[in-house]
Amino acid sequence: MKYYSYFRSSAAYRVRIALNLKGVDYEQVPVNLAKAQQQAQAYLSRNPQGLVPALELADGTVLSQSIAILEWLEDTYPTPALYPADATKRALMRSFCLNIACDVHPLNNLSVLTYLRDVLGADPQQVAAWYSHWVYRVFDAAEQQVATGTGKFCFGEAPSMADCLLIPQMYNALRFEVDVTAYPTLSAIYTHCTALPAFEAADPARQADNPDQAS
Ligand SMILES: N[C@@H](CCC(=O)N[C@@H](CS)C(=O)NCC(=O)O)C(=O)O
Repeated sequence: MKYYSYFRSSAAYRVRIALNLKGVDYEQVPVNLAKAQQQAQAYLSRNPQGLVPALELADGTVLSQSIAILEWLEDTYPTPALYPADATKRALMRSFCLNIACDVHPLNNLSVLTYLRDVLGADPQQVAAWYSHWVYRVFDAAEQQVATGTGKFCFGEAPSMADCLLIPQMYNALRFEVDVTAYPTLSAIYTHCTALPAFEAADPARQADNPDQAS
């Protein structure tokens, strides 16, 4: 399988974590967003939406949208399970995942920040205020959703899809210098998970297409 990814894309980071947790073999193909390679015909012919990530299966089928890819991985490689078997627990976990995937990520995406700055004329402080506003709104709820847990993983005693979603979102928040001190449980989960091998190997800093990795 070929995995089209960009080291800094948090949607791509989610799927890298799940691929690693499930021990799936894949070839990572970099799509450099800084050079607009997602808009090149070679990529658009695979994913007409022009977004990363995308997963090209052995038969040539290309899957896009990180949540759809994560669900395909769960269906195709059920062990270790990243969704709870119990329907109610699964719905609670999906709610957490969608909180991040639908209610903060699209609002703070690079294309949105660029539009704010370049088209609407927002200054850096305004862009930072926009960014943290949406993080706070979602993290306020997310912190409560995991507050009764152990502080190791979002739900239960093992990594789940929720951790695949949270870790990249927290990585982004820290990169944009959002103050996350109001979120002790989310922060503890971040610290715990990022020290685990599957998460470490998925870290943007460790990706071959990260310019800091270039020899
Ligand atoms: N909902 C999509 C979001 C994908 C997405 O927004 N990817 C960003 C990087 S995190 C991207 O490719 N941006 C390039 C662009 O906007 O041109 C998913 O979950 O896969």
